[in-house]
Amino acid sequence: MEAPASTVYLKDYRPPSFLIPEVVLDIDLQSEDEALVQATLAVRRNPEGAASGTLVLDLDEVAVEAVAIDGEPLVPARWQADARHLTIRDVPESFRLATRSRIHPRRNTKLMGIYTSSTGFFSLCEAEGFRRITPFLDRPDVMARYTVTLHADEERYPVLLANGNLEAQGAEGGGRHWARWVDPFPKPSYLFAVVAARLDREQDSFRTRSGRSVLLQFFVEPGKLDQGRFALDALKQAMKWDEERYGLEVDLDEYNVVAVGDFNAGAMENKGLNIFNTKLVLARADISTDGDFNFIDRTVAHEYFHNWTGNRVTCRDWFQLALKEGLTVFREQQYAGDRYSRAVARIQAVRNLRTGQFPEDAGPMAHPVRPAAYQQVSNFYTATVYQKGAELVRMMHTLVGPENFRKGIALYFRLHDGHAVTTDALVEAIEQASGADLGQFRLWYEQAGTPRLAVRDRYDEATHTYELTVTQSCPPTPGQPTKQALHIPLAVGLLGPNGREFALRVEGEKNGRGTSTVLSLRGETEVFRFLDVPARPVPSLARNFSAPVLVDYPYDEDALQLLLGYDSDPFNRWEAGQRLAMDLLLVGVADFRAGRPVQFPDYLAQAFGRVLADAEQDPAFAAEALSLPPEVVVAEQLQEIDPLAVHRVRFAMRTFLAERLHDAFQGAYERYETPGAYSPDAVSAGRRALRNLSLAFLMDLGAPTTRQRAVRQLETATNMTDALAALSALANCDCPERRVALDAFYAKWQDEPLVVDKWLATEALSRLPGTVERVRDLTLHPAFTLQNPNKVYALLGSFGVNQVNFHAADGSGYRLMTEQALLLDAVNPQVASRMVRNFERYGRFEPVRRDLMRAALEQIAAKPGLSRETAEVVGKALA
Ligand code: 0A1
Ligand code: ZN
Repeated sequence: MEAPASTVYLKDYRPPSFLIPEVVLDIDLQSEDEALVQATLAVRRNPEGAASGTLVLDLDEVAVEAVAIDGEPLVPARWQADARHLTIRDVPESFRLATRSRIHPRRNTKLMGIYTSSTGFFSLCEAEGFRRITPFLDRPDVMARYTVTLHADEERYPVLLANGNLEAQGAEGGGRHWARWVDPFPKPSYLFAVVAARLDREQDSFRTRSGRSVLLQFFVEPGKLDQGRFALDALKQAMKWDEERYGLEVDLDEYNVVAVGDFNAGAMENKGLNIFNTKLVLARADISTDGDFNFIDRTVAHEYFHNWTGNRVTCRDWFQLALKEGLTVFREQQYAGDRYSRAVARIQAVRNLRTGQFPEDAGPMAHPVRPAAYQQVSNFYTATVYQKGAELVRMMHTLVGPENFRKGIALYFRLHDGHAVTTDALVEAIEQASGADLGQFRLWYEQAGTPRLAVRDRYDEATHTYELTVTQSCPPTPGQPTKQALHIPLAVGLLGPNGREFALRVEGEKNGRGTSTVLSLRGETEVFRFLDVPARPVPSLARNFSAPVLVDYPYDEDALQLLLGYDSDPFNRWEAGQRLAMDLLLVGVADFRAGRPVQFPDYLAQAFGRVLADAEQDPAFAAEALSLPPEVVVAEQLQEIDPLAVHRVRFAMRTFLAERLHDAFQGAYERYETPGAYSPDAVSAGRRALRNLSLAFLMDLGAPTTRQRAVRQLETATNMTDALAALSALANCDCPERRVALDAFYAKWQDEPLVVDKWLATEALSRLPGTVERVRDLTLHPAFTLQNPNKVYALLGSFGVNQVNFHAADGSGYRLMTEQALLLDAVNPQVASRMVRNFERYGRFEPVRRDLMRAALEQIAAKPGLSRETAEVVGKALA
């Protein structure tokens, strides 16, 4: 049994007592089972830390064999290693500490530290994995220059990589070789990386705007070089973008990217040696969807952007994770907006926030963007830190404007380059550069929960004055029963009766502001008065989703149709469609639960019909506008979640629209066929999205001719986007074609692990009865293993978001997840705790499911030897 988890508090932060400016590592990969790690650390007391004569290094599953100071071996009485620490007594002010230890890469199923995958040895150190390689002060405010020598069998592991530049390499006895890498940049240990593997290499170069040439190398599994090109080109795009947008140049001579099939995260920004999950780097039209191409492009950019926002300026401690992640996700979103459709990129980001972050913020794991406490930092790589963290940066961008924001970022680097800092450093730099007062804004980093804005209005015919009264509130979250008012940017416009927008003049302000303005909400209730408004307007609120809040305003259907048709802000056009559908879905759910018939009005079909009729202007936007609010987003609105009711009603709305707009969907399906060769660009992808969305609507009607269309699309598709869309449609259709299609798909792609993942996910996401049994069978399928995170995410992760079958009323879905999560917990606790999070919101469900989910959590909690990672989640859920 692991020691009971203890809580780490932000308020307890103290600078380290010692610093380690230099690390020399010698890693001898003797076999898959064992590596010998010899570390020589330059250690000195930190004048800013508490004086101490005892050095306590972190360690985890490392067997320390010997310790020496300044070349003198220490007698065992001077040092002591337990499960978590190496403690050395009576150390001098400044010394060289040498340790010799052993690690066991193949046994490392947690995939943190150095572990094995099919092609060799790989590493992941964020957040606390370096201590699984060698004893160290494994915290991000300890920054060192690293020199790393790797030794391994030459034939089996021809590629030897570490951070920085290759300094020397050579052969040694017994068919082995070595390589020495020197990283000129001081870095925290979480950015350390090594690779020793058999990999193919694609090479290119990038010329920076100051004229330096940077060597770019991508390393992928043998035979997969053709799948690496897209990501390599994306890297060059991202490098160029960061120069143009932020004036930031790549600072390295060599930038290496390695793909590995076994990886806990999506990708990792290790200095000069990014390591990527194969899923987020390998791309080819026949095996990757448009979504994959887009995600790969953004992730390559994200990891590259970290080179400045994360690596050059890093986090003081893990409470500051959003310093690097919020800013980097925001930069990634800007990049995506520039490269794809800005509106569609924003819509997708907000949909992600609503499906992933809003529920988290309303549950037992709710935490501020800068948490104040954690047990396991790995549990805090969350939608809140990443997505809401990016929204906070975006709000500052909105409040100070793009020019000032850029100046703020420049100042941030001028002040903090090479340092480990807190989220305040970023806010302060933006504040200083812009002159804005972000004092109250800082609360966003400290307060959890999704704020709600209640907006009410009044129009005075006589004076032509329009008044908006905005009241903010924020529900209690764990440890935060009451909240203070936040500084919220609320972007608004006013539409006249014919859809034309009024010029805005806000009372108390000298100048007019065009047709869109950002109101600054600071008090609990604020009144904004607009002057010279010729007629009662329809307000367009929180344009471009100017703040991560819920906006409550009593729109009627005429107002929503006006916004959907005419709002100059495309995000709010989309939002109006979502509201229109949401209001009707909520009425439908109430009717369904009361046993009344579920019906939808004509105006819904007319509104969606107009979107479809206008689709040619921007098919990608139309596809987003025609997508109904996801089931989890609807569920979030309910007092008590009944996932089956939500599913049934949403499905009824889909079939209603499919019937009423049958010919239009059919027309779209035919019109938007991919012409010619496949290209993942935004326009082509948008056309495919609309076509496949049309297919999905039509398939819900279940006509045999449509089924045949889907089968034909699956069989003749020249790209994975179209193939997978057809397969998913068939997987949700109770028809004879279904099983044939799924089996044939697996047979065709069984040797492509990333496509097998898509197949597993498609099976697990099916809404049909029998899915629980099918998923259970698939856990025993040769293609599935709990050892590989991608397989777990594909099968169990997808099943966990299946609103019908995971939440089966007989509890069978919960039982399956519980069994698998417990097995997984002994293999890979980080991934297991993510699966267990599927249960955390049990308190929001109707009584039957609530009790079943709670029982599942109790069963998991009672398991002897439960990992700290999972224990934190169940502990908080049951608290
Ligand atoms: N820092 C990486 C992703 C990452 C997340 C969690 C990890 O382990 C708990 C490791 C890496 C990124 O943001 O790209
Ligand atoms: Zn990141």
